[in-house]
Amino acid sequence: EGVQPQEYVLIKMEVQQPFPEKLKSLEGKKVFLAAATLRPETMYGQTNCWVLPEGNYGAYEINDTDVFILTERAALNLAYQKLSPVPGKPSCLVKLKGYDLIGLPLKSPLAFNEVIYSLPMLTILTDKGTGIVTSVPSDSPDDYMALHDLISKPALRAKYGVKDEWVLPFKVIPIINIPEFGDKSAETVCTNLQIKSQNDKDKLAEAKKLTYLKGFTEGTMLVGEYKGKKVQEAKPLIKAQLLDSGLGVLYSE
Ligand code: A2H
Repeated sequence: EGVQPQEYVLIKMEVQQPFPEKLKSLEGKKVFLAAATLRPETMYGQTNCWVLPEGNYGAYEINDTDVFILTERAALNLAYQKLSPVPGKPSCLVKLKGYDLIGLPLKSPLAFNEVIYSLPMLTILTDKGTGIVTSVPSDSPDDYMALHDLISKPALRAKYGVKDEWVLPFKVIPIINIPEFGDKSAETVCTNLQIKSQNDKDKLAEAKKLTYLKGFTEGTMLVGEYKGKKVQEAKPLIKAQLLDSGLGVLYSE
């Protein structure tokens, strides 16, 4: 972590009924996987959610109605932000492993896909954000490669109990144009750099640098309320919209 606090938007991805056995005790509440993102303007293109199979998570009470699934570390940060029944004290209702979350059907803010599924990503860090990541394969090289791995490796799907219908057909949704990289910048850059898998760390870092900077400075929105506007202009507007509607929450660490 740097000297400056990092400010994320937490995207409230609502778990759809019926709840699996592990979450049955939460019936009657609104339960969300809370994904930390720096790119709220990309939420139209969400295709799935990512969890770390071996990761430790919990279902934390936020207020009378809402429960967030995230890491204990993130729950503590939220509690300091007064997002817990007793300020400073997280209230864990159920302890969970990433494995328990794989395959959950979710409804996520702004996503064109009505229902998206929670899937395994092996490179998630548990000491950053919430340990939950939303997946936008059009614009995030990490997301693109993790999804590519699941699509191209039936053995990987089998290992984590990922059903074919949760990942197939593999549809990347174009949401932002970058002149140099087209409408699916992550796919273009991953192909150009010949990235082999989600574990190809150095090349993925390079791909992220390229797409992140150019997306912000040269990207144009292809969809949504701010279609035709530059990403630079649209980003704060979409962020405000998510926060005002209560579908997103500010989170800093
Ligand atoms: B971003 P920074 Cl479209 N482990 O959101 C691994 N990655 C994590 C994480 C964790 N615990 N928590 C958040 N992230 C991801 C969208 C996105 C993101 C796009 C393009 C680039 C991008 C959709 N995924 O991030 O290290 C989240 O993915 C590129 C950096 O704090 C979050 O924003 O800078 C970003 O990494 C935060 O990473």
